[in-house]
This record gives sequence, structure tokens and C-alpha cells, in this order.
Amino acid sequence: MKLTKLLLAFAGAALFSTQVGAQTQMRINISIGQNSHYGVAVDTFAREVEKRTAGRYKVQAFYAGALGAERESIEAIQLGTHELTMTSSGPVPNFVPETRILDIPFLFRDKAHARAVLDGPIGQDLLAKFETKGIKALGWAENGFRHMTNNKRPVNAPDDLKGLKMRTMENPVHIAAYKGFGIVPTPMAFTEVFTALQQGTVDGQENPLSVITAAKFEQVQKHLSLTGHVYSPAVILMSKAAFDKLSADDKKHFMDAATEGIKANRARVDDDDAKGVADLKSKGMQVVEVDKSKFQAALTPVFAEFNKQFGQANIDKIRNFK
Ligand code: EAX
Repeated sequence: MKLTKLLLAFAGAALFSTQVGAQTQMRINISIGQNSHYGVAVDTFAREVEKRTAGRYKVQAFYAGALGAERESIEAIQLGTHELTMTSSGPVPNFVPETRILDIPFLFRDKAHARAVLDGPIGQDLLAKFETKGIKALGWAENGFRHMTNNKRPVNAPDDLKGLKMRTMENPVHIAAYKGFGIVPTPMAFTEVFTALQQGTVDGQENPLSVITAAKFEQVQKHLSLTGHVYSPAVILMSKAAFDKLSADDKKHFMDAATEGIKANRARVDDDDAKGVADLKSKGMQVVEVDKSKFQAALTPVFAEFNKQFGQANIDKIRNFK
């Protein structure tokens, strides 16, 4: 009798563990902290995946580059080391060169323009390009318009940038353009930037208000210039091998969960853009409004180069998108 009970208990435990085993765990990594426009996106995505798949899939979020910086994280999903990542476009051209066109300075008028392009046929065609690289791109999110910070001097006009040593993303289009400003670009992973600013390895960096506030760069940077010199997309990426294993219904659930994550991301960027300047001023940053057209004009030779490289028609297609 006792033995039967024991066997039943074992059988019960075995049954329980297969039920637990039926839940597939996945991991998503971001380079910045949870309290950010990326954090809210991946948290929303994780919650929606779990809800929409009735708990059959669970996504655990890792913040502040816990599973690696952005480039490493993209490599990891190609290899299947972890399943998901959300990344800026910084290192993305090293994987899908066609996306470089999105990183051209002063390409988008405003966020509405950028979002319309990314959600429309141009953006969707670019997402499809990830597939041959072992990556399923679930959707374009955003980082926002990037602004410049530094510790040397207030930047009022493009000439003030000359000789500033600035950390840039590992993005070839940004690097080429910033050289056009006379900046000395120092590409490095985002996870190293705070320390580099603190130790004076670089004078400055450029990022949207969402990132500057989330990363507390006001603690290590004095001057902020609202250059808005480039729109910075972000993208939610999944290992194609992991995505292909999903049923047709679950694929849709993951895509829909990404859409919800992206909505939350964009709403947070809008909120950060509305509050960021006041917040940073209250924490002691000197903020300069600039004439953006002067910064755009300073890049005229670089734009000529980009027109050759990308094709004027392709750039105009994005510029004039309605
Ligand atoms: O994705 O590297 C960067 O400056 C990015 O804007 C940041 O990691 C957020």
C-alpha cells in the first residue's frame, strides 16, 4: 500500500515536471537599464508573449547588457545562445548592410515620419533582409533623435564640434558623418560609455534624451546640445531557428507581442522627449538649443558621398515618404 502511494507520488511528480517542461523559456537582452524605453518594450513583450501563448512561452528579460553588448547579443541570437535581443541600429549594419540607409543624419523630419517609413514597405523590406542572416526581425522600435553631450564646451554651432573626441556607435554611417562635423569619432559599445565619459577617455557622446536620462549621463556630462542630428531606430530581433520552431499561431502571438512592445517603447520615447530637457537641466546640465539647419549644412560634402553610396533615388524615397 505504502509502495503504491510512493509510486503514485513519483508518477505525480513526473507528470508535474513534464507540465513545467512544456513551458519554453526564452531570454531577451538589452544594453540599457530596465527603467528605460527599451526596458518597457521588453517587459511588455515578455508579458504579452506569456499571455497570448497561455504561459507556454516565458521570456526572461536581461537588462544593462547582462547577456552582452548589442553586437555580441546579435551574434548570440544568430548562434542561438539566447533567443531574443532589442538593439539600436548601431551594430546592425555589420549584419544587414542594407539597413545603413536609415542611419543617415537629417533623413527624417520627425518621429512620425520615421515611424511611418519603418512601419511601411521600406521598413518591412529591410526587416525581411535579416532572414538570410539567421535572424527573424520582429519589428522596428526606436531610440529617438540623437543629441550631443560633452564636457569641454557648449556646442552652439558646428564649428564648436571640431576636435571633440566623441564616443560613437560602431556604425559606419555615423562614423563617416561625424567626421564631416570635424568630430574625432571613437566607436565603442554602449556598455563602456559611462566609464569612458567618467574617466575622460572621450569628451562626449551622442544619444537620444531617453538614453541620456536612463543612463544618467548628466552625472558625467556638463553640456547638452539639442542637435537632433540623426534619428536612431531600434529593432527587436529573434533567433530565426527559435522562431521557425513556433507554430503558425504562436508566430503570430510573438509578432503581436512585439507590436505591443513597440507601442510601449514609442510612447516612452515621446514621454522622455517631453520631459527630458527639464529633467537634465534640473540635474545641472547646461542645455543649448541650436539652429539645426547649420548642422545639416555642415554635412553637405558627406551627403554628396552618401548620395553616391546609397543612390539619391533611394534616399529621396525615404525623405519624401508620406
Ligand atoms: O541602444 O549605443 C548607443 O548609443 C545606443 O543608442 C544605446 O545603446 C541604446
